[in-house]
Amino acid sequence: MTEYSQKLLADVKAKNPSEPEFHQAVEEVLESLDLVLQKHPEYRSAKILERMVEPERVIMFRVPWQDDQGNIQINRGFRIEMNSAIGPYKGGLRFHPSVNLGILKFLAFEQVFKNSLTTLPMGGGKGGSDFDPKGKSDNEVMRFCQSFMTELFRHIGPNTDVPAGDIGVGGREIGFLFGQYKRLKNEFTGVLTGKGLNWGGSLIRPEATGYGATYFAQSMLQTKGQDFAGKRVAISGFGNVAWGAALKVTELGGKVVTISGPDGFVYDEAGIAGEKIDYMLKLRASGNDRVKDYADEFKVPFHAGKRPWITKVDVAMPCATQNEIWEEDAKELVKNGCLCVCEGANMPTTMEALKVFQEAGILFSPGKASNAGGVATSGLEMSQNSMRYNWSTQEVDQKLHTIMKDIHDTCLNTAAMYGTPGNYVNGANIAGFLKVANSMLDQGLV
Ligand code: NDP
Ligand code: 2IT
Repeated sequence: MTEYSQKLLADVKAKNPSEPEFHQAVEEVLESLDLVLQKHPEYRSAKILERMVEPERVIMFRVPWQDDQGNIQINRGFRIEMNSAIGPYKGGLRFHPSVNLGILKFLAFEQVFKNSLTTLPMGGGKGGSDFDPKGKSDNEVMRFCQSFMTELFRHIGPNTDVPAGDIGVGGREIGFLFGQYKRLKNEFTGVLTGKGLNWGGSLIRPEATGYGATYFAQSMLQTKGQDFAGKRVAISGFGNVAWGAALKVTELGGKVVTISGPDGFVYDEAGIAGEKIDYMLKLRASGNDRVKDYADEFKVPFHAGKRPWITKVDVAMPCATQNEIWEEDAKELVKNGCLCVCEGANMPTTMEALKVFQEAGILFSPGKASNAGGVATSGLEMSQNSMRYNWSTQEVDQKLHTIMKDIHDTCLNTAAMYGTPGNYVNGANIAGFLKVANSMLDQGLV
């Protein structure tokens, strides 16, 4: 890293203590951007990076709600409005007990680059709460969502900030949040994405992140003259992204042999396909946070407390959460002949693990490129809402596929242009940065 970037990173750490995930996300981007800043001093003199690491606005609020026993519960709610240079703030809401300011700032920061890569006009944001949906009744989730939106509604809008789902926020939660927004504003607008099909949602949005990641991996494999046919694939997580990836990998002829949860991972040599993929939806909806139920249901091995990366596979798709591939996992994957790692989750690979993949020269895509299909399809949902019109499954899937192919090619071409061919991390960071940075320059000191 150049001296300039080192100082910037040190300042970010000093100014934002106790936010290790945010530091990590900034460091990864700075490493790539050194290549750009050397060629373009105008970004330095306009302090574009110094501005980009500072959110435009952070909203933090109390979320009081009552549980089924009548006890009062207090959670913390957040919305990070990171960057609006290229469009309204856009990004998901995460409900998980681990949620804090630093995690949401890392996610919002990543979102700025990701949304820029989608080619659609969306700025970056992220939000959520430390609310734990595990074991909560539908009524409790509804009361929580209504209370959360009772504060959030005044900060968002279809042309201002458009939230969506993330970990712990799926169709049910988006429904409760949308209902409360509509009641408070007396407006039916596309203020959230991931809506139900009957009330403004887009076909393919539930599948989009996993489908998009698989299309991206397919493009990466094609650069080596390969495809998914006959490939063994390890997926982690068992939520929305893991489910979509399992569907598309199977459709393209690959064999998904693992899924995982906080309790361990399932190994299914026969392949997770058909009704077994449908079963993932049941697992997720059960709210139990357990993947072992799959092993019991289909009588396959379960590895308690282990991550799936010890399995011999051709392709790894981490789809659970941040920092779930560690250095030793990366070494194991490489040793076992894995040729492609495609991130479905946000920042699932630690910096140390990333170095292992890069030194081994295997195909590696950062989440901000390969999981962009989710937010891209959210962008398509916004377009449909604005037109008051719905595209068919084929139309949305086709657009998603084209967008993922474009993101892939942009990353590859940009990486080559900046002298690091095949480095998708550099390609994604640089291409994502340039569009936002140039827009900021155009718009003056904001
Ligand atoms: P879901 O809530 O549907 O699923 C999350 C999955 O990850 C669950 O299996 C969850 O188990 C598991 N998980 C969460 N924390 C841990 C942990 N500490 N250890 C092991 N497993 C864990 O979320 P999504 O599928 O929507 O999100 C998964 C990832 O994809 C996240 O990184 C998210 O930011 C990212 N992403 C999501 C997009 C979307 O459109 N939904 C778009 C782009 C990226 P549990 O929660 O039960 O602990
Ligand atoms: O991380 C992400 O890109 C998401 N959770 C999806 C965001 C969105 O607005 O659809």
